[in-house]
Amino acid sequence: MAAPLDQAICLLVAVFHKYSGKEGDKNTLSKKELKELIQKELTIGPKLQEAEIQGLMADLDCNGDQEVNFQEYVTFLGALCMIYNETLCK
Ligand SMILES: [Ca+2]
Ligand SMILES: [Ca+2]
Repeated sequence: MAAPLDQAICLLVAVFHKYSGKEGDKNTLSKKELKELIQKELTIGPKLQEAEIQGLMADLDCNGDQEVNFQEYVTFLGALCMIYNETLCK
């Protein structure tokens, strides 16, 4: 049986693929896929404005190909971890 951190990491990977395979390239998130992931998998998602999601996409897309690849997604998760850490440590 997988340890808790293994399970958490597997979930992060599974969530990416749950959305990345919906359209276009199976291994990258389009704007639409990213938006759906954010809105369905994060508590804050439904509260974000369209412009904020677009801004987030622009920030995440380091190589400028209009898609979020796995590496860019990991960067996003890293940023979320930082935010959660700050919130939990208050
Ligand atoms: Ca895709
Ligand atoms: Ca990209």
